[in-house]
Amino acid sequence: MQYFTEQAPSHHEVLEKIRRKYGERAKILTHRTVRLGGFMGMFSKEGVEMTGYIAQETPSKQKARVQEEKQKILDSVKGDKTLQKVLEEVQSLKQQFESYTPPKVQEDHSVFSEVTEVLSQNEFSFHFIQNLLERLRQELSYEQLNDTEYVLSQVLEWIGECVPVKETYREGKPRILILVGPTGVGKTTTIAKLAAIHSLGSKGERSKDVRIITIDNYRIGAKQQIRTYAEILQVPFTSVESFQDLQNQIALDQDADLVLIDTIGKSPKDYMNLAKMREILDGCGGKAEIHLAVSATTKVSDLKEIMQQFEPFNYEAVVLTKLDETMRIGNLISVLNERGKQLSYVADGQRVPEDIQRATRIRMLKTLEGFPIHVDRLKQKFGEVDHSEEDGTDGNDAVTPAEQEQLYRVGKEMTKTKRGEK
Ligand SMILES: Nc1nc2c(ncn2[C@@H]2O[C@H](COP(=O)(O)OP(=O)(O)O)[C@@H](O)[C@H]2O)c(=O)[nH]1
Ligand SMILES: [Mg+2]
Repeated sequence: MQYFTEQAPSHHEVLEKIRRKYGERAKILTHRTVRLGGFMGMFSKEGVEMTGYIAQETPSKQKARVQEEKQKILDSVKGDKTLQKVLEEVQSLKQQFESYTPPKVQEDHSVFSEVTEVLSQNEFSFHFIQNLLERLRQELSYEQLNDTEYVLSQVLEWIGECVPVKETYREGKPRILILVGPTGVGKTTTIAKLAAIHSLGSKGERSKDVRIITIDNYRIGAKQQIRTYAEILQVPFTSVESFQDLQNQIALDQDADLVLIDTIGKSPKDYMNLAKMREILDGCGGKAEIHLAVSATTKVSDLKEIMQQFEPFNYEAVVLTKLDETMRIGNLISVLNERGKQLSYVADGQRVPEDIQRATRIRMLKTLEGFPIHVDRLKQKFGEVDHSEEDGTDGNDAVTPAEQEQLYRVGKEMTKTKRGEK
């Protein structure tokens, strides 16, 4: 309990002082007459001293006081529209909270956070993760949810269903494949790999009559790289600079099986040059397949921008390069899925021609982390062959060790040149 002692010249003044300092709860215990002020016992005046204590509030009084304060605040709020609105919102939140019923037991299952974590690690988009979780809720029983391994392999299959893979290609001869895309993603290397695989006729396929054309509308020395590859592979090579050139060349290549067209792009922001390149490419007529090459290491925001900027080319498929340089491809799958673009080829290394395969769902799923991968089950589910167990030259002795050595050397030279250009 708190006690006090107060003095003042008169009885009335001490009481006033106590009330002012301690409020209505101050209780007086004693009062006496005292001498106030003065100097060494002289000139002092008569006064009054009171002692007392501060009484504690009873709970009911305390409540009444709080109520009173609250009312005061409410009264002051009434005139204020903004505060009134805030108050209404708080009221409605309170009501919502009170009427909230806990979710069904299934939605509380700990496996949902485990799945979310694995998907987030692989950098799937928020939207993509939500769709998969919703599917888990809808399609799996409580007992099935208890088996984490089963849940993860199920989720993996559903991701596989979302990987858009190009399965059908146009018929007709020659097949014309144009590769567009930003600088440095690996277009030239990919063209060289495709030229090698098809001209050498690996995997039991007959060797094809392949031609390489490069669109060199920027007149930078880069065409030397593809020329060197073409020479080693003994594939006819031409460089064209205009719509007319290309149209003439395509007419000359009518008897080929496959015409591969490499393009030299500056940055994707270089609109003028992209527009010019599009004009030249029209020289192929409507028969060409246009594929956009993107690197698996591209940031998602950049990937969306690149896909958007190359949209005028009306590309029908995406070639994914540098898959060997990243393990986190969730976002890439999310973006391809959202945009409805199909994957045609996957490149996963610098070696020409080994490091390229037809895109498969299995190849993409095998890159994900944290999932149990049962290749046989996936093969059965998607009816696919796992090309990643093989490589471009599998069982192929058309490439002599000397040629192989030369191909590697060109690749290495290209890497050095690119580094030098930066
Ligand atoms: N790690 C890796 N490097 C690649 C791949 N494809 C190409 N490269 C390298 O990327 C660099 C640029 O390749 P290039 O074909 O010249 O790109 P372009 O500018 O698009 O024609 C070279 O050093 C290539 O060796 C790939 O799949 N994986
Ligand atoms: Mg190039």
